[in-house]
Amino acid sequence: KRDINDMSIWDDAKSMLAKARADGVETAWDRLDQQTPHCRFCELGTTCRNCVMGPCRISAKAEHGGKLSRGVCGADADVIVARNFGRFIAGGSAGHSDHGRDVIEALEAVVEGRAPGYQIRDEAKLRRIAAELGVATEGRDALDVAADVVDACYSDFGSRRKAVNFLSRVPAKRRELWEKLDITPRGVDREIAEMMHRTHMGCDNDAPNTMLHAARCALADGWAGSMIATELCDVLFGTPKPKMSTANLGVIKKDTVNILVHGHNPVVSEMILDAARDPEMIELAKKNGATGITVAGLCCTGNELLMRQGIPMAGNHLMTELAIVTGAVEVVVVDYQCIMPSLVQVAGCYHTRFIDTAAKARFTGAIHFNFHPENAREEARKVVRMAVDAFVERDPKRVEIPAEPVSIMTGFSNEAILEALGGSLDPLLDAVKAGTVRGFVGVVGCNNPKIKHDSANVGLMKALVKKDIMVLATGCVTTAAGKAGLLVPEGASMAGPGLQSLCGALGIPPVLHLGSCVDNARILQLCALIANALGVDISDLPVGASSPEWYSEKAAAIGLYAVASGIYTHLGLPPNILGSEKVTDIALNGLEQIVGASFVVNDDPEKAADLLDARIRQKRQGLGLQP
Ligand code: SF4
Ligand code: WCC
Ligand code: FE2
Repeated sequence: KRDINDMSIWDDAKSMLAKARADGVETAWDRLDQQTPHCRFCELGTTCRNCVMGPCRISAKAEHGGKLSRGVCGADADVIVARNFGRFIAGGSAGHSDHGRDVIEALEAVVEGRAPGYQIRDEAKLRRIAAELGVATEGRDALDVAADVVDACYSDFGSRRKAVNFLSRVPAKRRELWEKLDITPRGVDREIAEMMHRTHMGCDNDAPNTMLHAARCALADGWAGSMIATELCDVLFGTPKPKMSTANLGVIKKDTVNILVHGHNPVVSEMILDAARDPEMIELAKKNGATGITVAGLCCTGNELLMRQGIPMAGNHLMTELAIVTGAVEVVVVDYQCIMPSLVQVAGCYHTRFIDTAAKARFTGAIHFNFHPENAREEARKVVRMAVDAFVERDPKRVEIPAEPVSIMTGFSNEAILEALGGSLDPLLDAVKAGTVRGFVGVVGCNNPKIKHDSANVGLMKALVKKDIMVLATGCVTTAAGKAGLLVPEGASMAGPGLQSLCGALGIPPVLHLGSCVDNARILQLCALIANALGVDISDLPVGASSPEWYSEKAAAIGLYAVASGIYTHLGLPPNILGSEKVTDIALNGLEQIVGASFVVNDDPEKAADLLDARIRQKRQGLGLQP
């Protein structure tokens, strides 16, 4: 068995990995060992299962007699790798965007008066978005405005538009470039469906052409699907404002009923939180011997509740199994995405109820509640009730809570950032021009058991802030930043002198939490705002992106929309494309010529920080600034 010290950098994780072994619980690391070595063809991206003349695999290597250079249909490695990558991106874009669609449906249900638990909590933002979408607001009732906003957002999913609505936010130079390349995102579902079509046998058999459509598909995610999810959730649940909270497994309390929300869409978790705050439920919890009810987050729905409601964060992706191993979790309630099906088995080792809520994400062995906007409030009460009832079954002898929670600061929506700056970007732009802050890097994404848990996430963030590069964090990186002490103003002591002074002046941490994975749309928008303020393209800015420990299709889609938007993007490990030199070269070099940014892959966080730093230097010089 692996040495636990090599599996995670965190004490809370290591304690629970030891307990998991003692309790006979299998984890992702155990299964990774069983799966290693992985299929080499699949790793290189050179397997194709797109038709039943195959499956085919490509290898021109001597060990296969140099004979496997084409599939039955004649597709070579370049075509197969590009097709696989295209479908990978389509999967990720579909995830974020279908989440966005569910949020539109929730707002529509509010408009139609059939969503009793929901309301428009940020009417000012609704009106701002409406104005951007060309919806009339003057003298109109909020619900009328919302009805038209719902229509405009739905239209971004179809085939009737030449460009998605929020293209209006993109700097003019970038829009022209996309137009020239014919990769302007038209409709979310259209780009995804077209990717499926192109990758059917006998269609798009030119790797660079397939890669371009992958970029278009990802752009539809970033500038429509994800952006709609973010913006409409702010309308429904409030635009995040800076606030304090806590993180790590210590947020799970020995003496309270503990409910973990996991997944992505706050349309479910917000209702759970509401029900858990109901005095009647808290009374019931007390009757059962608890002191109250704790709702804590995992993965992105945790980020959503953290940003808006300040609820604590129990852990990121690789902590999801380990959180249950504390033995102190009554209920894990999930919606969709990034939820390991193994959680059903882990929960089964304890008194934990595993509850799924989405018709499109059922887990064999789970307790199912069919949430929709009409019944969410009632169903959430049942879920909380179930947690309260389960508390009496908790076995105190099997409970171990391995840490004291650490403080974190959250809530940095673009609106909040602007407000902190006194209403204008100018102070920030001045700081960049003066070199106090040399640039920005969005560090985002997941955990992957192939990499020591959070070592690269934390290593990269620490190295960047030391170079006076401010970090914008989203997704599972957030919890890593929090546990490392980078999400509090005091964390500025880890930063270089410039960033330290700016953080001190504004009372902010060196790493700002901007939200969940769909909230990477906030980072896109911020880049666009800065580029527009300077009258340049996004690719001219001293910015970068990184996903040091990514694992998911969604993370790849985020990476690709960042690159296609002009943002140089580091990945800690490569996608399964290395079986095609052509595709690999496009990703690492060719895209730079085409869209003004490319990917870079490096598994050493210090070296990655140097690469991002070099990029920022180059872009600062391009703007006539001191490097
Ligand atoms: Fe093989 Fe071509 Fe069919 Fe793919 S599409 S499985 S390469 S025959
Ligand atoms: Ni977003 Fe990555 Fe977490 Fe899932 S929740 S694991 S895509 S960062
Ligand atoms: Fe395989």
